[in-house]
Amino acid sequence: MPAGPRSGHDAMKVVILGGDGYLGWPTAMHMAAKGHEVHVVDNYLRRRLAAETRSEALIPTGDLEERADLFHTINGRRIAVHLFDCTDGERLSALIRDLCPDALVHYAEQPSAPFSMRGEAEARLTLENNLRSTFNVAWAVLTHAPDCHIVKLGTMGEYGTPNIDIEEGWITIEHKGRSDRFLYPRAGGSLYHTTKIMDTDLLSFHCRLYGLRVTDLMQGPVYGLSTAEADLHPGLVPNFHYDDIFGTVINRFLVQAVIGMPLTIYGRGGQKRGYINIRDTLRCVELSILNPAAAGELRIFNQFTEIFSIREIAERVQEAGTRLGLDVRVQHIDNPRRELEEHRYVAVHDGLLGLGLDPHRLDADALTAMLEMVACHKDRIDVGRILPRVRWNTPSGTP
Ligand code: USQ
Repeated sequence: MPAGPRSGHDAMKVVILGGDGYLGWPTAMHMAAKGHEVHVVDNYLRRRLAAETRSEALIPTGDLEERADLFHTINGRRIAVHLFDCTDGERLSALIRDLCPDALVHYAEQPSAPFSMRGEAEARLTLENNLRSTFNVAWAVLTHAPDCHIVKLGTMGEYGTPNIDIEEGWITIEHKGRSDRFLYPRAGGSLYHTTKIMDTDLLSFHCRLYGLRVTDLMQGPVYGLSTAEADLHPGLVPNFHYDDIFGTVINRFLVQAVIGMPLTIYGRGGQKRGYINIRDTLRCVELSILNPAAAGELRIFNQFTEIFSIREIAERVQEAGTRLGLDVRVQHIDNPRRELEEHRYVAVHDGLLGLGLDPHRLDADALTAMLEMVACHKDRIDVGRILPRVRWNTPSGTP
């Protein structure tokens, strides 16, 4: 049975796993600002991995307790902080038992494709961390809060780049005169993406067998560092990465444009992906929470708003940079990844629009505003962490 749509005014209890992350912290502030009771969980894994790989964020941020205190001072709302590792099933179960939340947002994963391809230790960490945390989420909720709606961050990269249209999670296949509905075929391009496929399968199993209610958000690369709450104080900014390991392509191109480094198009640049502004990510998660999946349902939304090739993104950043008087050049460099550089990419993304998402566009104004924000932190940019340091072509991940 569906829990039924909630009005934006119904306060809910929401637990956010991975609350210190690029998306976790802004989501926590967004939901708290809307009047929901928000609890964040994190063990600072991403901060540790970023420090170990010299990939720290552009703008230093306080730890979760400092940021929650600052947010409380400015906004008046509290975000409760719980510091532990979600691969610890007992700790997670105890929290879910104590809180019995209405919704749980699961971001507690190693999110970097390049990190997962760096070598065996990094691949193992990614696999164990991501699958254990997802398994623990399923069981903590089943055992202690079976009606809780799990909103899980998946990735568009689960689908790979197939030569047919990408559906929204599910596909009906006709075979020898019969038909049935299946999860859309998946083909991860990195070990990280493969763990997300396995997550989806784990959740699908627990929905079918035990009636879990799950929304799996297949998100494309996210860009931006401005949200309604982050803009209130410099100390509330999201963790903005521009390095080759934790930085996503648009954020990287913005930094490159600001320091006069040619934009690093990997290979031919015909790689297409579905992109989304961080503000839209927050709205998508909120819309999912307000409109829960039914018991037993694995509901999948493709969470992106616009499709671009890398060449198109580079052209747009170049155009916006020129407006600001920057000399933005573009460079095609040897592709460190194994991926198609020219391919079809047609993907349905109707679900979240149907729930009321009103997308931000990646136009010259948006890019110019982001370039201006990055330029404020130009002095902190470390050029040495921008060029690719991980290669996909050998298991050791090194050139
Ligand atoms: N790329 C460049 N130049 C760069 C960096 C990247 O051409 O300097 C290209 C890559 O080769 C790739 C595309 O840009 O074709 C996207 O790369 P990315 O680093 O922005 O994103 P990716 O590694 O795929 O992963 C990111 C997030 C991940 C999320 C995924 C969504 O880190 O957590 O799941 O985007 S998706 O790409 O749709 O799988």
